[in-house]
Amino acid sequence: MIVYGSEYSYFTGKFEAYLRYKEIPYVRRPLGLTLYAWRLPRLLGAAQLPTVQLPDGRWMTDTTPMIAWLEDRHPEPPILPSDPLQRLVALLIEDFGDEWLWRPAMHYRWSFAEDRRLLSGRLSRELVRAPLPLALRRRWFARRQRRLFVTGDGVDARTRPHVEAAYRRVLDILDPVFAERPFLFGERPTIADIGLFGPMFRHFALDPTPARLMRNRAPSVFEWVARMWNARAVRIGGRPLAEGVPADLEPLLAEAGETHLPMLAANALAHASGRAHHDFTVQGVTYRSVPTSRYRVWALARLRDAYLGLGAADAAAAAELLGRAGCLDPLLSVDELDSGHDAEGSAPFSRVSRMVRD
Ligand SMILES: N[C@@H](CCC(=O)N[C@@H](CS)C(=O)NCC(=O)O)C(=O)O
Repeated sequence: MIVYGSEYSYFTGKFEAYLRYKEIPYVRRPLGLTLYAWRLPRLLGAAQLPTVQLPDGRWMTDTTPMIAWLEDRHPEPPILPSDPLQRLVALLIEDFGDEWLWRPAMHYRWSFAEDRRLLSGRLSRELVRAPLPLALRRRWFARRQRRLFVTGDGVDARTRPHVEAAYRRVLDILDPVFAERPFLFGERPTIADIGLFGPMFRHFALDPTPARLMRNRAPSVFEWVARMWNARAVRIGGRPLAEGVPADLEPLLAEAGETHLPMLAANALAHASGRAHHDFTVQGVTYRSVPTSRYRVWALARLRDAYLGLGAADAAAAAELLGRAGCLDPLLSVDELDSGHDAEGSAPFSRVSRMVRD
């Protein structure tokens, strides 16, 4: 398969971690201007990184359903825990990595001069291959990213301390976990590790400012990033997972219950009432006028369905754990979760639902 993406992209990194773990052969190519602005919008309605072309010519996108689709074809060893409660928590952590840590990752890359300079150069050299001076391309790229993903996503002088504290808190929660064991649930990676890897690898571990924080504050997380990149199922896929949900993951669930899930719930309410932008308040901080996302409604529905699909005994245990962590209310608070994304149920071959457009 050809993975059109970027060497510096969040979701390309997440997807590559999975392919490398399973040793599924692929080549990565830059998703350049022609694909971005011309071919993919015609094929899939919009473009995002990564977008994959399979050997049979089909195109697919969105890492979460792509990994689920590949997992059906490469089931051994499974990346999803067989214990239903662990599986639900792992999917929740995957989505926390996908959707909640996105904002701090973009903020650190595009709000700090050193990071912005480095990454606008790298990304415009890789992706914006136009016959224009590099200085012009990088200025255009940096401005676009800041406008769409920082100032346009509710990050301002008022919310900035909270965005940065969110990253530090996750480092502080994860550092003792990875000092204790190699992966979140035990001796081998699960979808939870793959999901957290998106922000942690290509952004937090490699962009200068958050990487410095990670090295100094959470060296065990830094070590896990390298371990995850080097993990191969043939070597470690048979190793055991912990029993149940380890107690040291509960603070991460509590963080998701205070931030990620209320954000998804506010987004779902805004979507149901047809608002293109909305405000949401988490941990006492209000983010204003963030774009409403169909994809995030779909993501919340998927988590809720995973919870509602549990058998009686697992459902009781999940209600207890998620209730204690403050996740249950925001998970169930919105009745109307008709996202319109992937209406035919054909993901990862469905059309793209982008949160923002140029
Ligand atoms: N839900 C998608 C998200 C993909 C995504 O948002 N990728 C980012 C780059 S890492 C992107 O394409 N952003 C749009 C842009 O920069 O124009 C997934 O799981 O792959």
